[in-house]
Amino acid sequence: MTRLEEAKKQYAALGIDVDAVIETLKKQPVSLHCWQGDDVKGFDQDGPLTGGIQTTGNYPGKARTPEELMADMDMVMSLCPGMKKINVHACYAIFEDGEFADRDKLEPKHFKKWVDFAKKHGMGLDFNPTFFSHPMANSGLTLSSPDKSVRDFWIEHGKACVRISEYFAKETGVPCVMNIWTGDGLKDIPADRMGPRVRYKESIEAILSEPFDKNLVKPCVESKVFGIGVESYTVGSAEFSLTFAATHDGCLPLMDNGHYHPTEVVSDKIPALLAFFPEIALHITRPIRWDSDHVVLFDDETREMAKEIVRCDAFDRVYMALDYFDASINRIAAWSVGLRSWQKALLMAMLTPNAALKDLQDKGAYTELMVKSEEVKTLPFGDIWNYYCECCGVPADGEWFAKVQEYEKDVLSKRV
Ligand code: RNT
Ligand code: ZN
Repeated sequence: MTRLEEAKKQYAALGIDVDAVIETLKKQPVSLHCWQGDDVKGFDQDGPLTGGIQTTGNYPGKARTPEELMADMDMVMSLCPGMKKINVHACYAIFEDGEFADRDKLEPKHFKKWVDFAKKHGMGLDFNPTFFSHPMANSGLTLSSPDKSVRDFWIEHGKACVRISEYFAKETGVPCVMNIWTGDGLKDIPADRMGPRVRYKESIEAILSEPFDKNLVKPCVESKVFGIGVESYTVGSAEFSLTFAATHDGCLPLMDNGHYHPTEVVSDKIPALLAFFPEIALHITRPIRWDSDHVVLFDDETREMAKEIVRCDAFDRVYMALDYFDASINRIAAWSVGLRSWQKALLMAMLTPNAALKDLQDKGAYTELMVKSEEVKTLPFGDIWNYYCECCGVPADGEWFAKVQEYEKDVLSKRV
């Protein structure tokens, strides 16, 4: 018997059909964030990254043009199993022939090349208005600004993004998740916490007053605890965003697991929200002490989040997207380690006898539950992971990194 056959037999003994699991997992889209490839720079401006987020490191070879960014994403997708979507930020508009449109004037045509790219891969696109890295965001407040002209500019941007999201969905035939995140907040103790929140609420409502088909566009609001330079107060806090989504039909809550206090875990919040919301969205990242956006690894909390999605039988209710940016290492490897880790976490969750474990919990058989849960950890998962990669036509562990090194030598190192 080969190792694979032996592994399949061990899972079958637990009532798990490995091939059926792989067939299901292959079809679940995971959104790959375009912004890992160029340190969240985009193509529509030349200033610094603002909004309270930060990339650190200066590893050579970052993508400088849409062509380079798409070539890098092609490379990543060829190295990672599973169905992909691409997550595009508005600052990644592609202007042709010297044309330029400011954020409030963006049109679907400025994203046609992304649609072509998605169609080439038979995949969907997600979208994000970019409320940062722009002169109109320099005060640190955008949709919640006390200055009406600033708010209006960003509301127009948001509405333009709703139209672009619908265009994406219509062109690709896949619903587009449109995530609203701003870094709006204050560095020091506020004199008014409610004013900005009321303005923020009204501005998001104004954006969502743009007509759109709720089956095609899935608007989300992403909460946050604090950002760099805005440590004292975040307008779009957890309570604000969750309540906004709960009270606005068609609006989803988006949880980024870097956006909570260090002892809070998003894995526990997933089933809590699924008890109320028909659909939710996730940004999957790895926070170290703060929202540091390190590369996602196959670690305990990543696995726990994947387990919740699988155990709640919620693949059709949870939109999964990666969100991190490490500029200190090879960016193709950063993207690939993160996507492969999330795929590993999902696969392992599906290779767990969840129904039997739930049953033990319900029976109060906690000793046996502990014993069985521990034993799952040492099942021959690696053999099935490599088989999954093979089924998807991508390299196994131990094989893919050599391709990244080759690409670095042939392509990335020439970008000087
Ligand atoms: C920032 C948020 C947000 C961004 C992207 C680039 O803290 O996580 O989702 O990372 O929009
Ligand atoms: Zn995020």
